Formats: sequence, structure tokens, C-alpha cells
Amino acid sequence: MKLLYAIVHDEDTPRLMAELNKSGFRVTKLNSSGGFLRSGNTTLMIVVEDRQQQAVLDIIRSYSSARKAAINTNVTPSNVGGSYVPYPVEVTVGGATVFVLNVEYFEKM
Ligand code: 2BA
Repeated sequence: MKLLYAIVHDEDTPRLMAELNKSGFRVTKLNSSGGFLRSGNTTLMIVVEDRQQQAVLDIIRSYSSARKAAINTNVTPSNVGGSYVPYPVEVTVGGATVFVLNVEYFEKM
């Protein structure tokens, strides 16, 4: 069995969860936030049989979209007398970041 952690954009979550459920996959949703942007994202936990891994990845790929985000960093150029100047940096977030782990044991009590 495999445990997939999929970090996805909040806005993609409802549709993605609906599509996973529609295809018979169970999902646990965790509210998370990225260490770089410090803004909210969603981590989905999905446990499946090995043979189902590709189908889950295909669904995640289909319903996660990449987006641009901007973050302000403070820089101190020498020509502004040592004061901090906000400097916007644009990054591309996602579609999805997925980690796949082996599940040693699984039981529902
Ligand atoms: P964040 O950490 O908020 O990162 C958002 C986006 O900022 C990243 O998009 C990437 O484009 C950029 N970024 C992150 N760290 C950077 C750095 N040190 N220097 C320059 N740019 C940087 P994604 O790569 O698509 O990641 C989206 C979210 O997925 C991340 O949000 C984080 O929550 C998670 N993530 C990505 N890679 C991870 C990893 N190796 N381990 C754990 N979580 C990860």
C-alpha cells in the first residue's frame, strides 16, 4: 500500500477531493501552510493499493493548476541609505507537490 501526500492550492481542493471520491478514493484533508509564502495550502492524505497509485496521480495532475504568487522580500540597497525597501519576487506555485510513502501496516478498528 502507498500513502500519498499531495500539497495543493486551496482553490483546487474542493474539485480535486470530489473527483478523488467519485473515483472511489478516500481522502483526508489537512490545512497546511507553505514555509516560503507563509500562506495557506492544503495537504491531502490518500492511502491506496500500489496498483491504484497511478490513477490517483493522474487525477491530481488533472485538477491541480499552477499559479503565480508574489512575495515581498526586504533588501537594503546601498543607495537608499540603509533603509529597507520591499522588493516583490514572483514564484510559480504548484500544480501539486506529491510525496509517496510505503505503508507498513493498515487497519480499521
Ligand atoms: P511554499 O513553501 O510556500 O512555496 C511556494 C512556492 O515558492 C514554491 O512552489 C516555489 O515556487 C517557491 N519556493 C519555495 N521555497 C523556495 C526557496 N527556498 N527559494 C525560492 N523559491 C522557493 P512549489 O514548489 O510548487 O511548492 C508549493 C508548496 O508545496 C510549498 O509552499 C510547500 O508548502 C510545499 N512543498 C514544496 N516542496 C516541498 C518539500 N520538498 N517539502 C515539503 N513541502 C514542500
